[in-house]
Amino acid sequence: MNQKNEDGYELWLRYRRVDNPDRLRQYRQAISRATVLGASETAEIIRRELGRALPALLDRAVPLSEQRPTGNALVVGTAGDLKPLGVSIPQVQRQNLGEEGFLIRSHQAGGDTWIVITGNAETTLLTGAFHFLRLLQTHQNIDNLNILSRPRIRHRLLAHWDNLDGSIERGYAGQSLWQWAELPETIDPRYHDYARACASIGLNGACLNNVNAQAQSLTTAYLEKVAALTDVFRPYGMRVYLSPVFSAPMQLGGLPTADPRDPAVTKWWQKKVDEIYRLIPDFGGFQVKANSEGQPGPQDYGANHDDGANMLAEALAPHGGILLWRAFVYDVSVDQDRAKCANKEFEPLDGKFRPNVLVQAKNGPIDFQPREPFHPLFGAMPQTPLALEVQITQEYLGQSIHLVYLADMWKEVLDADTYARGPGSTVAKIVDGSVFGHNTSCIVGVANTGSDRNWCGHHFSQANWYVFGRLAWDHQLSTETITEEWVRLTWSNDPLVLQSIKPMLHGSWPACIDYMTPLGLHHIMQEGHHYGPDPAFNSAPRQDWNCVYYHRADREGIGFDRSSSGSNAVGQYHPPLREQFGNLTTCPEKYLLWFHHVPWTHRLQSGRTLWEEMQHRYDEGVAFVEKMVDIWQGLQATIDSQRHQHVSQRLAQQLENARKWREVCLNYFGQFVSGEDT
Ligand code: GCV
Repeated sequence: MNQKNEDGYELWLRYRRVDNPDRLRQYRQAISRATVLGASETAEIIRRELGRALPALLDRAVPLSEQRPTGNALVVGTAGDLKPLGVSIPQVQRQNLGEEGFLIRSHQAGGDTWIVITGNAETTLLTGAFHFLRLLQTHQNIDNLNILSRPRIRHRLLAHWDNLDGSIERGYAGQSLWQWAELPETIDPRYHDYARACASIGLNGACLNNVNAQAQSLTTAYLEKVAALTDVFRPYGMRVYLSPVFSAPMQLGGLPTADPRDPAVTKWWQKKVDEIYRLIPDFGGFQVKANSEGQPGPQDYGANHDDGANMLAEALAPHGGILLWRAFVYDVSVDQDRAKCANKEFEPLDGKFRPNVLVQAKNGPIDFQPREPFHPLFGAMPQTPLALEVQITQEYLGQSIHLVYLADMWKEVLDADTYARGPGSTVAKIVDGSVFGHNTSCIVGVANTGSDRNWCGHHFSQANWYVFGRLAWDHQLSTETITEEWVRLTWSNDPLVLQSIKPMLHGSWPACIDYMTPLGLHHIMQEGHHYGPDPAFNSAPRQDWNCVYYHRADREGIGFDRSSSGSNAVGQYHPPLREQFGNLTTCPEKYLLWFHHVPWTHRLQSGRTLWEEMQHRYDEGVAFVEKMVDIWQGLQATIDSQRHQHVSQRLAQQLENARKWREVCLNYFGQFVSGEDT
């Protein structure tokens, strides 16, 4: 069967005719027409979406109106708007929906059945409409619907590391989507498509510029451009955030200092923030990288993170804005083990931050490696809401060349038990505020979007954007559920496609770990671009930018001793984890070389010595990529040739790269291993 070529622009919103005859019949019967109540821009967007999706999915006309429908129909409206139509949503259910929840419910209207989508605000109706369309796209039963869904995390953001010149730090899918030179006059239609895609998976914010920020982004001229983008995003329920540079009062305001304790500096920020809110009344807030990797910050003036964060938070507070203060710091004078620095700097500040500050930590204590144990800051600052930052763009995981599905990585982190308040204090529950009773919460994903026609460079990288949104909305969803959705939406409902692609996705992350950094190895990528392997690298200006700093291979063994006899990074975890991680025999093998310097002859659970196990893992990783190439080949007749070829080419490159990783790493590490060790 020759499928029509696709370029991937439509993402998971392809709306192809339902090719399951029973379902098609059911859907046609249930939706003879659709009514969207309300006159807002959002209502208009919902009308457009349904007008585009329903006729395509049902392969026949579906009249749309703003009137009470006759016959079986889809009816979309807020609880208030539905009342005159005789649909009443009980008060308790309305309360349950909260600000952002939606309800999709079958309703008897005389002899007709309506499928009602409702919520307390119009943007929630849009989320609900997308959810309903997903049911149709994935061929679900729509009889007797009663779905109430609300997000567990309040702020669900994409962070764009986009520079004002259009380049993207760690971007692998072309240039920035934001056309700064043309804004605010020209509105690229793609802005709408971006916001629509985000809304369809429940995201509600975007930080537009790089955390390695430029002061220029806060000038009036740029704020006007930001305001124009915000006007596009608003009806989709997306708020806009910015990353300010801490030294802006000097660069833009001509002040001699950016010391947060200086009244002139405080005043400058207040005026700037007031200006922002005049232009963008629903501005979300700031995301700040300070005193990290050369960025200016309060410590330049002998002040600390709380002084800097609180000053900005106070300016934002009267307007309802939040302040995300990043904890990605690793000053070598704080500790010789980079993994320990953030906790050492931030734990003592717990309780000192203003209520609208969230301290933002990456999923692991180093830097978005293929696998890291969870960041020990989660669970170490009970009085401070902590935001979780994950990286959707695959800086260290093969960028947009390797097919690596990150769902299970993020789920591993979200489900990790910190034991901060006894068992069950998972990272997810710390982030959503439930463990320590915070009423604000945030998750941030560093975006992988760019100007490439397929948005993410690799067709399969779209899955990572998708799964980030879905988990941000509900971290309790299983990755299997989300994977199944994405495959059905993006590729096909064909059982062969499902059976083939699902195992590729779920096997791809473990395989990447195996062919890059098995058993807890980390940061042995090439300097700067972080793409290929370079375990021998030892000439960086800082020790902790060298690969040898992380793997510490020598004649005795390999790995970073972070046990109590080493750097004691394990001491930053709550019991029983510190004991479990700290003991070579109880440490999970997936973190072995993260926490221990292990003799080459050490026997693992498999019965193999460490060195044998390493060779085995590298082989397994490569073998899985070979398998993906074969599986994909088997789908040639089922997938359109444009997307099939694109993915085939990348898989071939991935295989070549995986073999290279194995060759370079085993050759390099092998020189430390003597004959007796093997
Ligand atoms: C935006 C890593 C990346 C940097 C990034 C930094 C951060 O070090 O390599 O490109 O800078 O993380 O998260 O601030």
